[in-house]
Amino acid sequence: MTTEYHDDTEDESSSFWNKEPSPVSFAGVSRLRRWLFPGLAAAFILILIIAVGASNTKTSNRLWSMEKTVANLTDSLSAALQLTSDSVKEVNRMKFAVDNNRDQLSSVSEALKQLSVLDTLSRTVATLKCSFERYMNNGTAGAACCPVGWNVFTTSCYYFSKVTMSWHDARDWCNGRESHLAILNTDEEWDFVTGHTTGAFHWVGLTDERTGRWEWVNQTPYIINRRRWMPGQPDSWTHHGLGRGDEDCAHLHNDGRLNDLHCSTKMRYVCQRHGQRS
Ligand SMILES: [Ca+2]
Repeated sequence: MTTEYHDDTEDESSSFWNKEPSPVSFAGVSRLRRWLFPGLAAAFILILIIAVGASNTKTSNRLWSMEKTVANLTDSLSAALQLTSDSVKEVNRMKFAVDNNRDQLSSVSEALKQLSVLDTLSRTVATLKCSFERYMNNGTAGAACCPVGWNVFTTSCYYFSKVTMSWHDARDWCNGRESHLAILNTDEEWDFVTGHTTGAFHWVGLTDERTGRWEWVNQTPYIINRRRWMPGQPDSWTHHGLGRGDEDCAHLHNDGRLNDLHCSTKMRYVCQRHGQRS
């Protein structure tokens, strides 16, 4: 009888080597492998999202900055356009002003032309007036023209009054008519004037009331010529009974010689003015 031998050990060993791994450990590794890739993928995606987000943030900041720059440029452009518009309006306004001034200058030029015509007419009227006055005063051609009622002699006109005034009133009357009390420099003037005053007292433009020295009314000095004065004159008489002061004004006496009298005395007078030439 044969006894079969069974190597239990081998069986056990075989059993040992063929023993299946622990179902728990293998499942954990498998689970780890199964979740590792998605986890990594998720982490990668998350990082990518964060990176993209960060990039988008930078991009957004850049866009915002660019938008702000564009907005500033737009404002500047608008301001420049407004300034340009204002400048155009100002130019148009200045153009209008220039056109207006041109019109005014044209009007002034036209007015000046009319004034030139008026000036010519005025000269013509003056010439006719001179001829008329010369005719009325029995003047000769070439002589100066004098107002009607005035007498012409050489280049001057003389007015011999018929009314009487004080020396100062007579002076003012003459001055109000572009003339002055007569100033007699030459013998011819003396002869002409005294030829019209004989027989009446007439004031002339001679006085010493301003400085105490005799002078003409235009303040030119007068040197006493005795043959032109009445005997003993001027005497600066103070007993005239006509108020304060002595005799400061000179007049032509009846015979044409000078005498000094109180200036308030009323008498006729002689005015003198330059004659106009036609
Ligand atoms: Ca006197």
